[in-house]
Amino acid sequence: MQSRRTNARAAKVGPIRSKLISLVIGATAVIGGLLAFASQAYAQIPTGGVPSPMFGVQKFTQPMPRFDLLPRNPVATLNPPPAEQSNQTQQACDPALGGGFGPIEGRPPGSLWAHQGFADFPPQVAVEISTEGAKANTSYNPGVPPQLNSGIDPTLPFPAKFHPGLPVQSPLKVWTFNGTIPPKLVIGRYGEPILFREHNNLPVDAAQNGGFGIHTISTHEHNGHHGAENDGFTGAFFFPNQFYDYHWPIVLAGFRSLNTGATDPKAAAPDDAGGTYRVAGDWHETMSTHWFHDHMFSFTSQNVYKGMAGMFNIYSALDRGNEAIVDGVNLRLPSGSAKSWANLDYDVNLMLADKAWDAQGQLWFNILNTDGFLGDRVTVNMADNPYFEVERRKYRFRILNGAVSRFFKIALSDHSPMIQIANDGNLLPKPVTLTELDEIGIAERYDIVIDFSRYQVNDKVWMVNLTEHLDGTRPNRDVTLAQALAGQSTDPAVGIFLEFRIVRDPPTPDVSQVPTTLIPNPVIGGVSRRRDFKFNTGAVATTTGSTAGAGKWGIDTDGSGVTLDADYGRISAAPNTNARELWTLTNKGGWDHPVHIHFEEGQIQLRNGTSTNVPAWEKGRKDVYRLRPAGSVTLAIQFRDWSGTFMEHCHNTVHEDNAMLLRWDLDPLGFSKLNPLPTPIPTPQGVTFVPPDDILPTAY
Ligand SMILES: [Cu+2]
Repeated sequence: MQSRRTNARAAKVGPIRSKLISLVIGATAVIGGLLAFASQAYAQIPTGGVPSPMFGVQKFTQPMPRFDLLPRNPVATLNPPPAEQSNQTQQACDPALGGGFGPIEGRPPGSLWAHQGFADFPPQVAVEISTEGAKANTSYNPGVPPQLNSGIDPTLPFPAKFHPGLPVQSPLKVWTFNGTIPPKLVIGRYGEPILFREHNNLPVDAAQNGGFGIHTISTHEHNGHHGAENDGFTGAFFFPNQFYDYHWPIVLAGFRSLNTGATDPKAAAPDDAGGTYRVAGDWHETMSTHWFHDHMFSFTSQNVYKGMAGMFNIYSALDRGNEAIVDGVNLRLPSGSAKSWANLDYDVNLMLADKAWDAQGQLWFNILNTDGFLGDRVTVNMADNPYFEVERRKYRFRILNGAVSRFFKIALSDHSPMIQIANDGNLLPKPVTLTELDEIGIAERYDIVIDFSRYQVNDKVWMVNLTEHLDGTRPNRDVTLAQALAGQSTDPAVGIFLEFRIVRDPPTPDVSQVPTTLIPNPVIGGVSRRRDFKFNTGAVATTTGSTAGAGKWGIDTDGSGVTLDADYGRISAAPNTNARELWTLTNKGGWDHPVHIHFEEGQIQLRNGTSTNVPAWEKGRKDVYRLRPAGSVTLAIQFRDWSGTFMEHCHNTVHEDNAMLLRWDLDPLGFSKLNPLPTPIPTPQGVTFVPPDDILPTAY
């Protein structure tokens, strides 16, 4: 209980950065003592707290809701209309935000943060959302009829609860896209640019945060291939009563140099009538399963934990979401066939996240812990330990680890096989059949196919988590399936967490396939340069100011010998446009770090120094790289098509927020070490720019 009081006290501090949180920690020996003890002896989960009260609720007593489809509106519905440059129309600022006047759009002004390629890729679909406090969902659209959504009636208001038997969440505790659950799903396809307009309708008073989270936000479309102005840069955040227009052109990487005439039938997207249309670029770069989430500097863990996470399914001629169309290109993965594309009948998004709640049943987070936060309740699509009804046929599951610090290792309770078809956003070169998936790190996505035709109607089978944590630094061990089923772990998140109920035969035969070849890797030749990034504790802050963070975690770039705290005003790397490079990410300690490199997909060449250590399911394209304790990953990556200010960071978001993050730039023509991209400094009254406060000597 001590920690909860401390949380309340910290909440009064308001918009504090992690350096201030560090000061609070220093004054709170009780918390530090508890955590130190816990990490030695047993799993204290939730981290620094007490077990979540369950109010009599049992596991597998509520249906798992499908994601909530966001409407795809005509662009003309946006008022004001979107523009290439940030809309700097002035409005009065709330006194709590300093008063005066400021721009209605929080995107940094001017040409440097204008939408790249806006004229070439004009938005064709508008997705407009409001980020706000929890409320009942009166417009839930699962995209499938109730019999494919475990019987959930979408016409009934969907309350902001983790279970019907648990309390309604306070609008200060849970902040989500549109303020509602289930989490949101965006549907998109290649060649059809989306304008994603996000309104910030969070409280103007920063102290009104329920004890954690901050009301300034920046939304990262993880791992969109588009300009940095749309990437949710951690220092391009915006304030309550502002909006931010993100332009997602949805293009194949390499479109400026490969297949520029759009003649390749595999570089294509589904039309609405069963056919396809062709697009420029390399079809080997086709992506499928993305997610989007808050990326606020020093507060990503808290804001994502509060609920700012959604998913984005991208459709293509190869992965079109229709299992019945035979055209020699369509891979016919499990999905459905009623619509030309994007059938969700048998294509199911699963967002895993561990949570905790306080004595009142309200979402609880420990802002004082800097090793990583663990909850004791596993939620799927923000529902506590639900069940999901399935037919006797193949299903695709797009599994996202949306946790703060927890890794999961998934098996089925009968140890029957699953077929992994994608890793992160990308279909693998070849499917991999496994009875236990690898540990899925935070922000990784594993797409798998499960064939339920091997079961009988009325059978049940469970998804099981085998990865045990003692604390948030790393997994402690993977238990055996038998141990997990027997409850032989001190980690309450180990064991069964999702129940599949086989309820009927499919109404029509399952014609879906899992081809032996999915998407071969694109060719990355001619590497021009190597860079080294070492992830470690004992980081130091060499800069000060509003762009600098502080914390124990940091990154040593290119053998400088100094592990640096995050500063989004520092340029740590600046590859040349069209360069191909080898990046080695090394874990200097006994922790684990799932490291995310924004914007470009990489291909793992070496794990711990050798190619034979790279497992089959990591042989595709990746955007998150689990380093494992004392481990390393060397990846090949090429930089194309768009420019601006991007990031690389640990996606254990507590590590990220405690300074394990760096900025790298991909400079547009005319920018260089002598003329680098400036750093945006957001305020409610407008964004100003300052020169980078540091440029590493090896950056350019
Ligand atoms: Cu980490």
